[in-house]
Amino acid sequence: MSEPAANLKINGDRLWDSLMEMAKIGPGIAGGNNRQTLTDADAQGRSLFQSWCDAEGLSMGIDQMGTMFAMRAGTDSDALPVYVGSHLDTQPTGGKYDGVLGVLGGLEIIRTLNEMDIKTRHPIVIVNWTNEEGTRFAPPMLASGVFAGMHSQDWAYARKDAEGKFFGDELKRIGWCGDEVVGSRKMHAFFELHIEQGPILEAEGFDIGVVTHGQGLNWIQVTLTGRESHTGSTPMPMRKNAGLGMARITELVHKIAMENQPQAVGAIGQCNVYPNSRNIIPGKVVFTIDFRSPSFDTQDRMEVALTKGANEIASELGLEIEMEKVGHFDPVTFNKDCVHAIQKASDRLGYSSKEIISGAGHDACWINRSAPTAMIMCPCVDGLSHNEAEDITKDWSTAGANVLFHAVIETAGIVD
Ligand code: HGY
Ligand code: MN
Ligand code: MN
Repeated sequence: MSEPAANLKINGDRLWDSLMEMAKIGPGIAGGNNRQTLTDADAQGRSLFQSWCDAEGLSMGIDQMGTMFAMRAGTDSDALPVYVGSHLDTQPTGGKYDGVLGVLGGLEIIRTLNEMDIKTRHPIVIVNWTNEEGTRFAPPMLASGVFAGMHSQDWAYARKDAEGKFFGDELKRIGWCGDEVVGSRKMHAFFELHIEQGPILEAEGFDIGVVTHGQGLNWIQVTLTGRESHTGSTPMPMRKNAGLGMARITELVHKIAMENQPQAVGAIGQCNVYPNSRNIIPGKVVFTIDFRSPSFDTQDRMEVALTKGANEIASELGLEIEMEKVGHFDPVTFNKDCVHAIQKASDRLGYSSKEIISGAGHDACWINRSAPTAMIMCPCVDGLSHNEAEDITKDWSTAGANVLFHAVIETAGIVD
């Protein structure tokens, strides 16, 4: 299969302009985005993406989880498509590039192919996966998880947000529930471009991250139940303080992660205290622990230590404890041929690159179970992400999209 010429490049300015255009939808309060899944802002972002796909003559398919598939035909209609994409939904205080770079990077590939009238043997499909972030509706990568057969669609539809709204109802409400059966599509390969969301590439001066593996994740939701009582008149020995239990388990989570360095991270990002009154001892707290590691053994070891330690804390403080796993995926090893295509593309284009393990989870982590998959990363400023100050440079986005371009069209086969 002929290799793309090194001077074959995408239009970095056009990609940047589209990133800035999409960033206007669901603006945050500090320069980033709040375009959470299945909100009206998400619907607006989808419509803008749809209009751009229409302008390129792509045929759009939408499945029953709302995932969008925009296809550019290949010369061989029997050849399985090469898929490329990520997600347009954001965190509540998210950045402009997390996920969006991967979807619009895919669009830029199509715009460049159309502009240059280059044909590929395999069709190329851009994907916008629904609910990658998993903030409003846990777990993360929900639609790609259903696509890969990890969750049932009914289970996904029954996920509830903090206001008690159901995923399925919200998907129908915004009008983006398609009729395609989820997972019915077969892929020749899947490539995802994403910002690193960590400090390594920028700190070490690399343009490109060639992602060989992804960390595994465990989200454990803990409910501690004590007894609401007066913060002033209740003697200390009589208290059943659920808030104190959460504080000690927070410390335990950090201790377990530090005891498993360098292959572990752990934190609590979401917590709700009830009744959350200044002068009532918390009778109940609900919080989610996020443990991650590239090693199966470390993941298991951390979970065992957490279960033991959390139960000891609850017993000592006279609290009831419930622990429920609300998110999980195993550590991932990406497809060697796809990783090699990315490495070759980066070398051909003259970029500096480093093999890297993804710290964050991505739709590619699930799709890797059903099709040859790999990821490309670009640096981000100070490694910051899941923060409205998330930032990248135009050069980084252009380099990442160029590598994506070469990996995708070499895999799809350029037709001379
Ligand atoms: O949580 C994650 O790793 C992803 O950003 N949703
Ligand atoms: Mn992401
Ligand atoms: Mn994210």
